[in-house]
Amino acid sequence: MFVDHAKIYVKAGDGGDGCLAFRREKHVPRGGPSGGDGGDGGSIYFRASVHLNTLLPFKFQQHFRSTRGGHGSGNQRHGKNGEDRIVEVPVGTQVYDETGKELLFDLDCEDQMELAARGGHGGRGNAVFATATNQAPRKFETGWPGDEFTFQLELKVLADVGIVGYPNAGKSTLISVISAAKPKIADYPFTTLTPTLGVVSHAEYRTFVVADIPGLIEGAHRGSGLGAQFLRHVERTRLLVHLVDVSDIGDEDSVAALRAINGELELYSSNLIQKPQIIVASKLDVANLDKLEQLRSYCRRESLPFQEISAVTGQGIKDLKETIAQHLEGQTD
Ligand SMILES: Nc1nc2c(ncn2[C@@H]2O[C@H](COP(=O)(O)OP(=O)(O)OP(=O)(O)O)[C@@H](O)[C@H]2O)c(=O)[nH]1
Ligand SMILES: [Mg+2]
Repeated sequence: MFVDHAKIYVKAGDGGDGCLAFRREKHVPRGGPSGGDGGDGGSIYFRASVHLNTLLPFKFQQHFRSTRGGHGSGNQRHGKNGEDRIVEVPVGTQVYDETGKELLFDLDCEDQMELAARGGHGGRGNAVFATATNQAPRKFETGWPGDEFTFQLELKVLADVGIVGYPNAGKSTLISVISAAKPKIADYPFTTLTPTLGVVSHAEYRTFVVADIPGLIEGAHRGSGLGAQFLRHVERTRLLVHLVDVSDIGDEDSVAALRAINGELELYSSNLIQKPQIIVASKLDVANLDKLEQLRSYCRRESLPFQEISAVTGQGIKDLKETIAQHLEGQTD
């Protein structure tokens, strides 16, 4: 599980001022008070949306304001109300106060709305203050300020897809080319020490979340290498992308490499090995053709979904993204 954080500031619209005015009509001496009320400021709401799955958009926008109410005017004209504003957050977002200590809302249902900041009431114009004894009141109100808050948002993100494979298989390179994530990449094993999350967009409004985890080796379930401690991050994914390095520097036997990692997954949890997997031959640009063919024919025999990519040249990347998206959509629809 990854936790995404964001801090935002919201300022609801102030109410418009009430108006001080008197009727001025020809031949009507001493016209009565006619100042209208100010409009209410727009409020700001949170709404839970299933179309978002991270708090990433709040890295680019942290300030949200709604419009203020218009001022009242003569002839008892009411000021225009400000417009409400809706801030969309992913379903599962928790909203805390500024200190991050007090939980204010738990937006866990689709389309759930919560009032984040109330717009200020409009002030009353002098027309409403006329009484039997005071027919020409000069009293009016200014608008009330709209609420203003800083919130901390927190979202526990579940990755949709987990990338698994040996150290150096190219997992971080893959996530770096399909998402905006910038994990460390290097030609030695165990470059990745903590999981990285990337959001992949594959159609105009569709995204999925991919987790890159440290490489696995035989005995990982017993703690060898970095161990299997990071596998819990992919335990709740819906799909695994299993990378096998088919270059000369990759494992001698690509099928044995695939099976060794699957053996570790199985020893870690039977749930993990039952997840759908796409087997991906990685580093196609420098592939050892024997290793590639070995893996390809094994997957064909076993009826395993198989793809070939080079994260360096980009070959096969678009297809892989599409296959992943189809898998995920096929599961949910
Ligand atoms: N030629 C070629 N090299 C690649 C490709 N993908 C990754 N590499 C190289 O392989 C090395 C390892 O890549 P990483 O993405 O760090 O591998 P990793 O699986 O994340 O490794 P760990 O984090 O150590 O488990 C780096 O030197 C990359 O530049 C590829 O498609 N073609
Ligand atoms: Mg890595």
